[in-house]
Amino acid sequence: MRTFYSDTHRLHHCNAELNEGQLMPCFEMPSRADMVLDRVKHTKLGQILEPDDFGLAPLMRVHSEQYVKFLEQAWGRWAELGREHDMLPLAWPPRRTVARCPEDIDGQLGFYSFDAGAPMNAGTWQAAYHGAQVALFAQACIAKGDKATFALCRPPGHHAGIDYMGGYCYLNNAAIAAQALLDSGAGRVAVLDVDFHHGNGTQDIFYQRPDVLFASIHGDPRNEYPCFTGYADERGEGAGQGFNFNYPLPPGSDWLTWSRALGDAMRVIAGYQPETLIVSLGVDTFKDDPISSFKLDSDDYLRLGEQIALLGLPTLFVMEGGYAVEEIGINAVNVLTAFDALR
Ligand code: 6XA
Ligand code: ZN
Repeated sequence: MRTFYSDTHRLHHCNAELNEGQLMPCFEMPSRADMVLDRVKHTKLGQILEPDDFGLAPLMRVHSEQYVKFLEQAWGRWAELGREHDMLPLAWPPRRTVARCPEDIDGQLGFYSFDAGAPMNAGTWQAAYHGAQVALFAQACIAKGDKATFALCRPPGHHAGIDYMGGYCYLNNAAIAAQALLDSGAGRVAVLDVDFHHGNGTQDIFYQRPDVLFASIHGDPRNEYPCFTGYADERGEGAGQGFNFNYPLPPGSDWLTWSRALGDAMRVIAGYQPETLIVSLGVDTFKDDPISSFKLDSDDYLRLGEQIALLGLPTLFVMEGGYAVEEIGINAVNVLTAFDALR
């Protein structure tokens, strides 16, 4: 399959994130994408292409215009105040507050985020923008007949909601691609999120809609980030009722436990009969991931690729998390090579 990639991701490199009460170097770092790209080359997965530029409009089909404009202008406003360090929010609206958007940059950072887990530097907007273009180009190739494509996006996207960032995510690459598929004529798209963390942003974007089915397998929110979403009883709302599926699993879950949830998610997706499948491909389910608690082995990612191939659907893989940097390339590309071998 073909891989879509932009070197622009390198412009996003922040200094620190909060982890277990300490400011630590960011786990979400440029070398993650380098390792995956190296593995794509090493395994001769297929051609590697730079994305075309589809502009801002497809981003605003899933994110609010105010939010996208905020992201675009945020660093300039920060730098005008003489600030040179990474941007981080410091306040959020408390419960029972009808939040009004403040005017100053600190207030707006809180207004447009759900945690302090998405630091921004001078190049974050550009990196996120081109990451979304990577997903859009991979999507366009699926719409034109590619059986499968790999969007090597960085930064990741699945925590970004309609009008907020968080958890290393700014623009929801998978959701932007899903909406673009619908806009180019698809009637039904399924998103399977296999990242260790619940894809709360993707869930938020499509929660009230029946045209995108969302299924996510992840660490139980009672124990794991993002802490407040991902319960099995979140099934969608209104017209979207019955089109959202969450599979929260306990810490320590291995392939046996994990693949049972996968089997169920696959039956749900097959029953929905989508025209295209989007896989939010995080490999932070790996046993040595530094911030996660599942126990998948590198070989398990081969099984995952085979299982996904059995659905027989045009499939867009979108890179999400994975922080065991030494193994991230092997694990992510194992899914793709095993998928290709069966298709
Ligand atoms: C909290 C952990 C953020 C996890 C981001 C991630 N600082 N999401 O991998 O899929
Ligand atoms: Zn994750």
